[in-house]
Amino acid sequence: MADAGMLRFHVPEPEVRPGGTPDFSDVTIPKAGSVPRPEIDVDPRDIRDLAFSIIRVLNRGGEPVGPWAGLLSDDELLEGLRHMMTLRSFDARMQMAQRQGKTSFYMQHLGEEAVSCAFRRALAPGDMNFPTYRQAGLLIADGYPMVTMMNQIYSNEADPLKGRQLPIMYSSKEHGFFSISGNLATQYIQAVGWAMASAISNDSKIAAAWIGDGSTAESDFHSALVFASTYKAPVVLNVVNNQWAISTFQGIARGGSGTFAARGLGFGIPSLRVDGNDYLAVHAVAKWAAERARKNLGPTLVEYVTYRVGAHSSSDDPSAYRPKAESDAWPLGDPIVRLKNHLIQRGVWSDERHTQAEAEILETVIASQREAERHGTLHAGGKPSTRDMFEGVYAQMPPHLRRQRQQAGV
Ligand SMILES: Cc1ncc(C[n+]2csc(CCOP(=O)(O)OP(=O)(O)O)c2C)c(N)n1
Ligand SMILES: [Mg+2]
Repeated sequence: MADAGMLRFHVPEPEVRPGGTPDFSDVTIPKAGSVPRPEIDVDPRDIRDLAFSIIRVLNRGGEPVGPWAGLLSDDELLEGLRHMMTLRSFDARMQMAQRQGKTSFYMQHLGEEAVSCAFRRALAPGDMNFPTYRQAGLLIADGYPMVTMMNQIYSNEADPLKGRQLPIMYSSKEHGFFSISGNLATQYIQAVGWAMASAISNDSKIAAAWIGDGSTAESDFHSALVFASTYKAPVVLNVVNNQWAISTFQGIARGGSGTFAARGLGFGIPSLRVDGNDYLAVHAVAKWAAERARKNLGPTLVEYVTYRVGAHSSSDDPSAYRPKAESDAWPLGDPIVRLKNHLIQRGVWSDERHTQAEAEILETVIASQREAERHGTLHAGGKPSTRDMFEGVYAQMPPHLRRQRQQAGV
């Protein structure tokens, strides 16, 4: 028998490190409009290629092309642009508020605004998202008040969650936004379970599960796919591949030469990849997947190919692990600039109107911030009462909590 030599342990490495030249040559970008749009009851075996390609609508000139184009009106697109601009402006102000010590923690969406903002438009009232911390656009695009979000971030006296959740871990049943859990990938099993319950009770509501590239390595992701595929749960399984999981590049969770979307193929789940920085493409694919769920055709796995331009959180410094200019080299551009250019090309927007809208939005965000700050910030003003700490969790307060409350004298 031939000597096979010594075994070597393989650890995937990113293409470049700080100081190197950004390189995205391994990200193959098909032409906009080139990926077909199958019928929603397609056999997943017939669309295997869609798990390895990227569905795109907006071409380099800002024109919508191909079979996934043409779903949204001028007004809907203008509103979508406003949602994304609002999220970006909100993020910038709250990031600053964190630096000023008004909150302990913040997480931005810079570069990923299209994913959550456009997805929200594909859902119906009563549907339920199980989001991570990177989908506040679901709330903004659904008209959830920014003041309430800020109250939560400041953990002040008007915080609807009474200081019990980490800043930015919102919750709103009315807006189809399940309480964010910091334990990543739990969103997947919970969303699939919720979707199964919806089907068991012959309801009409569907669920949306959310996960990042890195968190797909958790076993909850795979367990959820087993149940979703076996019981054809009415759920959209979203994977936001923003290339990074804090300082870990996406190749660690993905491994080999596959894609995150391709994970769904082994389960017989129709799986697609979409340009996450193309508002029109995200919406079109989300709508396709939501329709499948609603028509009892089962789950769809969607990988959004995007890039996390900002730091992971206010506690992170990306210059320690990736080249500073890497975001400039990202080949799919900026979602706001791309939709803006499309709307200008459509004849319903201009640079002047954009600049004016930016100023108006900032003013609204600042007004909301002033209102929230009247209710207090992390170190100043009103706080939730100590008594709140003991309430709202159990229908009937257990004896040990009652004792602790008495000891606290509240
Ligand atoms: C179960 C679990 N493990 C580890 C962490 C710590 N953690 C918080 S964010 C994060 C990275 C997640 O990256 P990704 O899933 O790609 O999402 P992104 O932040 O890029 O949106 C990790 C490891 C956690 N919150 N939960
Ligand atoms: Mg990530």
